[in-house]
Amino acid sequence: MGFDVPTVKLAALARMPSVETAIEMGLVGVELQPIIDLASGRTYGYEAFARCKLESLASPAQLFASAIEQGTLGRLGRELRQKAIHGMAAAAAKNVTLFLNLHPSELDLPEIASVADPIAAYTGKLVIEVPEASPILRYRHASANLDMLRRRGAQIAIDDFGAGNSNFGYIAQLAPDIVKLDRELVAGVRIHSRQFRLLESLSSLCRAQGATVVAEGVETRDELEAVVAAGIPLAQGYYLGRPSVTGTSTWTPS
Ligand code: G
Ligand code: MN
Repeated sequence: MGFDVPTVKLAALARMPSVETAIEMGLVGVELQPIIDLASGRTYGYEAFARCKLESLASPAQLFASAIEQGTLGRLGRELRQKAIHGMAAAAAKNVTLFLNLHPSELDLPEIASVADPIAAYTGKLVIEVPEASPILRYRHASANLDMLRRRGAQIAIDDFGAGNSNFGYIAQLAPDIVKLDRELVAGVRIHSRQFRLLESLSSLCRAQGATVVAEGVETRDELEAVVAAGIPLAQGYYLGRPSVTGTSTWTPS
């Protein structure tokens, strides 16, 4: 029969792209980006990014906005977690960590901490990334899901820290195992600049709070040098490896 997509479905997709239909058609998946341990050059973990092959849902922001609008956010998240775990099968066996993004609106869904969710059965090392911009972080009671995931052995990361309205209170409140410094802080940084000293201070602040730091969005050799000099142990970005189906690192330490 081959790749025989019913015309009716295609017409419906053209009008109002349904996230659920996109999932059923196999158009939703993930790409993995390596997170590098800068001291050894080894791949410490992979971050899974949502991807949709349907043009109108190609931007992850649009994909999530549509799922929220259509009431299928739980379904979308489950699909992405399943695909990420599947993509990690070989890596997890080698003790490499999976970094999973949660959308702010997903944090208080029952799916997240449900035993039926794919992550409940995941036996590899797992880091749950929570965007700094999540309003949920302001409410203690809403972190029950995160507590549950922690009890099952997952670590928590604050994602995109330093983008937009930074709130240092989150770090004390959430006690993240990992803080991911946003690309904005890294872009264009050079050793000995003011931006470098900011990176250095933020990194020691996070360390003092017991969190491991990841620099995001490293795109150049200069940025990488500054990140290393700032004492940041882990990094990711186009310079180290682009998101891809396999997540292979393209960088070798010199
Ligand atoms: O919000 P979060 O940090 O999870 O998302 C990061 C997004 O940035 C992903 O969509 C990813 O594809 C992209 N990305 C990853 N590395 C780089 C990089 O080095 N530069 C830029 N501009 N984007 C990146
Ligand atoms: Mn992330």
